Amino acid sequence: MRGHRLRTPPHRPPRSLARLGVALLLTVAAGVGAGGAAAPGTAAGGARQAAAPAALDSVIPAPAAVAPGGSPYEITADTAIRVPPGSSAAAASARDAGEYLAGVLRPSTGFDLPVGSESGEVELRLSARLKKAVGTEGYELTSGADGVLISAAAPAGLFHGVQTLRQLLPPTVEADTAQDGPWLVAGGRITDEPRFAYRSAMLDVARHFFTVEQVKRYIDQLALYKYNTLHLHLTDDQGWRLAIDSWPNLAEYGGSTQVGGGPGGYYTKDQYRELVAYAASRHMTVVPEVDMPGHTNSALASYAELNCDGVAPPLYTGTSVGFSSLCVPKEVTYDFVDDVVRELAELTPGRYLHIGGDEAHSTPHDEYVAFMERAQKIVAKYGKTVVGWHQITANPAEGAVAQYWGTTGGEQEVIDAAKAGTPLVLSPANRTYLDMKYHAQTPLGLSWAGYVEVRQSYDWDPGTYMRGGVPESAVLGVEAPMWSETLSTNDQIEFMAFPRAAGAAELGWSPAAKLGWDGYRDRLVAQGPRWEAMGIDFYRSAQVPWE
Ligand code: IFG
Repeated sequence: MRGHRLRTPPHRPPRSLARLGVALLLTVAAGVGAGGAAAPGTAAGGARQAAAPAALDSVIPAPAAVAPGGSPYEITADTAIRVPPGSSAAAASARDAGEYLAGVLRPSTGFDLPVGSESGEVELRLSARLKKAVGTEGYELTSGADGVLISAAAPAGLFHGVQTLRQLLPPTVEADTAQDGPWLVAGGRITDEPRFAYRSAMLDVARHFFTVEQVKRYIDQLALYKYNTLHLHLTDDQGWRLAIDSWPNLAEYGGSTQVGGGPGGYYTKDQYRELVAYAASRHMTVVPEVDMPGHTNSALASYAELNCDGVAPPLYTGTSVGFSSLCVPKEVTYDFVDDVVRELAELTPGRYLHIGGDEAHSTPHDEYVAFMERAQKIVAKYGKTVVGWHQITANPAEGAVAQYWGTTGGEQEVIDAAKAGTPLVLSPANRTYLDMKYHAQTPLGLSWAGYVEVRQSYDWDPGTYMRGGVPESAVLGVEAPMWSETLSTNDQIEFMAFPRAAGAAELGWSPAAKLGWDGYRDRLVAQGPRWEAMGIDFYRSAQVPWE
């Protein structure tokens, strides 16, 4: 966690004056209309009305347990943030979480909010006793007239508690300019922990390349919803996005274009390390994916010897799939896989390394099985656990994780593997694929898995989704993939990701008993002004009664 940037306000596109004008009008209208009397600081002036603080159970993901009660706490100019003392890595990471919180609050409140270990009304406290109660990602938040205490067994839990605190404050807390208060946190106690361990969002940086800054912006947005995993789809037919020293042409040539023929790009190892570190500073682990044996045109174009016929195909800038395959019979293929996996493993502090395995339509099935067996052994050799798209269940290695991307939950091979011990990450395409159009008129995205409106994306339960008697214990978690055939800017990512990424986060975090469309839809309403304050251009679904 050390050395990561203080939370910089999410990069916001310059607000058009028109939008700013509308925002001001709405503020004044809301100010005057809200409770009859004028809200503080509005044009109509009037006494300082303490707006009612957000209810403790208005948060997304829904917390596991909420006990409202007592007086709210008001963050004021006199408030300080207290963090643990000590030189341990955990204490340092906890202090980073305190600085992160200050980074969110200072611009919008205009308060100094000093961070220190001597005293403070808003306290982040490490407490080993909580490990039994809420694990290492959970936390306890208590709020009352004298302050707010976030306790957790580990820094990740404190960081998740900070995300909850953010959402308990008015949406304007997300602004990067000073806003009117009051900054009230409802009184009571939240005891919270995640249902699933693997709560992931994927970004496809291969079809269209996204810079380090663009990925950081998405990481910051995902952090608000307690995601703990970022799956980067680094390679595909259209581009190879990570420098591999032993095969330099992969990035230099294979990364030189993208869908539509643009300049593409790639991460140097240092840039990739920067992304991994930034994700870690938001308590997200990067799971890198090198897709194989299909989706490999960028590698085949870069090295003729990787092709069975010894001829390198041209770079590809279209959006077809299934036409490419590594040459399974050639030994050089396994030198390639070994070199790539070794260099990637060295860059991967996390446990998992994703080797794809999807849509190998140009690889004979027996060769696919043989290839994936050898590739999985190579990943294990470098100390990593395999993740693969669910086609890997044809022959999953011991401990390999299968990522389900079907649409029915009924594929027998997957069901059998899950019941035989292969953990599943669920990303059903007609629920979690964030590149699916919301409806026929959605200008971006694809529709091969159908149209996925906000309710369609939210209204399922990962614990009971798979058929054939697959138990909840076989489900490692949930992932929301963002494929980028049609997307190349943060604005486009945000339009497709929000609101649906918030729902996927809830399905990964909240207890089954807390799920339900009606309650979720009402909680979603309050996210709208928050996303506006964050400069997120979200989809205003007609299914949600936005303010
Ligand atoms: N399927 C392909 C992706 C991407 C996607 C777009 C998987 C596992 C369709 N494979 O999803 O490469 O093209 O929605």
